[in-house]
Amino acid sequence: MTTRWAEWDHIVKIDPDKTLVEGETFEDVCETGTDAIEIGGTTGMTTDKMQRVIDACATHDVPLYLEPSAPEVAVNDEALDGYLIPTVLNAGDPFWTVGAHKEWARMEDDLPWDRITTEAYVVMNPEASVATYTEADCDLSPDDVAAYAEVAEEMFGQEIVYIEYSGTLGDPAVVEAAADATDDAALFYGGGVHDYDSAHQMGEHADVVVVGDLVHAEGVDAVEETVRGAKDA
Ligand code: 1GP
Repeated sequence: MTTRWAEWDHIVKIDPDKTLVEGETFEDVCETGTDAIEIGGTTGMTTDKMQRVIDACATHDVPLYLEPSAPEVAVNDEALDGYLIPTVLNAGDPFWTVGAHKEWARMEDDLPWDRITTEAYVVMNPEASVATYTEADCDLSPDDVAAYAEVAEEMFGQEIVYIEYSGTLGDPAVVEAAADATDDAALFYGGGVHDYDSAHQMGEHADVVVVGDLVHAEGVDAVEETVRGAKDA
């Protein structure tokens, strides 16, 4: 089993439904110094859009992971290093905790289990579309989040715990609580990271800082700053 994320500090998450900044290429994104590219988004996903990003990144020397939001868009491609599959622990609708996963297993006869890892998500920004979709209960204290993180690691054997504030910079106390509650699991943080300082702040607690919207909104120079921030933390 691959556990390359144990050595990562930074991920760029590319939303196949969004464009890059004018004049920038996927090669530029792959050369920001990030440790991995994760391809996935919440809305407007299609296999064609996924495939286009896979093809554009595949020739560059950076690990490439697909994070499908639904089984229908889980493209099967040898260029991928693997699949990171969200399971949302605080979803109101169990479809997002285990239901979509069951559907995937039902639809596919031969899933590549050695290339599949789940990410135990705790969704924290009630304004984010992922919170709406999953009907997440975001009204959680640092203690609640720490307990979710502990349960994820100790009871469900999760290798990755993902504190998700998509669209807004989160509460460092929440990330710190999750970090204190986990030993071996890699703690991912994503949401609103936009410069050196925000990446550094979250990277002090999280093992891996995930940067999403910034690559589409500001571009690779801004992403490079966050790589430095996460790596210096
Ligand atoms: C989204 O956690 C990632 O799944 C990153 O969030 O788009 O706010 O950077 P942002």
